[in-house]
Amino acid sequence: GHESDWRAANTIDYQTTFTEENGYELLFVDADNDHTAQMEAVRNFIQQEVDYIVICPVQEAGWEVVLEEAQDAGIPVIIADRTVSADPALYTTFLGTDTALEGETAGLWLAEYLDGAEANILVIEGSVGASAAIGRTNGFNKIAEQHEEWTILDSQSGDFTQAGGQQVMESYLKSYSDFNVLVCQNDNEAYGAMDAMDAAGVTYGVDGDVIIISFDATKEGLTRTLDGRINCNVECNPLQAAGVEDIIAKIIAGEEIPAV
Ligand code: GYE
Repeated sequence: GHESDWRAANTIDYQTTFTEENGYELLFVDADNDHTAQMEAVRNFIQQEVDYIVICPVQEAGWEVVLEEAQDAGIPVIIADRTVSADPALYTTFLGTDTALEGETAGLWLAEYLDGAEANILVIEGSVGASAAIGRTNGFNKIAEQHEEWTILDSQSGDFTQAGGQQVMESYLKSYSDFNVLVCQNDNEAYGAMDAMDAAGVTYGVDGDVIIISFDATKEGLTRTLDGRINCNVECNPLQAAGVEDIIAKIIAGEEIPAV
């Protein structure tokens, strides 16, 4: 996809790792956040009899049939970045982000920062059905449940995009005036939400009224964190292609590969 700066960095990482000079031919499809288009792309790869398929799944669910097709064709599938809910026996391995842990990390940071103070929380989630959104939501909620003084007022998807973050925030600003925490499940959503708050005259960051938590800590996100506009940014590293390359080398060497 191309929904976020994180994704752009992730894509460039694949394109600069799996180069001809390094001995690869990379076929790359941008599924544009579309689960059906992504499955179609995988089927095309199977038809082309590629040697390996790497999927960064838009959605967590619905992968069983196409993974079976790849398996029947004898093509190893590496699930990268986001998880799938399918039986791990249907693919070679998963390599990527522990987003539930990231959500928990955000929650634990907030607990420490607030130190018992009340929190009225708005959440802008990532794409519906994406493991990165599900994990961050579950992880954060796990900590929120331990805090009676926290209320999650609303939780809606901004699709991991800046435009989505802005749109959800604009609608939140019409409905809520008493929130003091905003959780954005990636940096781009946070930028959009900040634009919406700027336009509405709502202040945020270390000197403002609203505590902002974001995820990714891309260069721009980290810059905004260091200058105090974002209070907490949970790192998620997009540089995963070397890990995928390592798995492929192990497959070639006939080594045992753990499922996760
Ligand atoms: O946080 C977000 C992206 O799957 C971990 O997807 C990834 C997430 C990342 O669009 O910015």
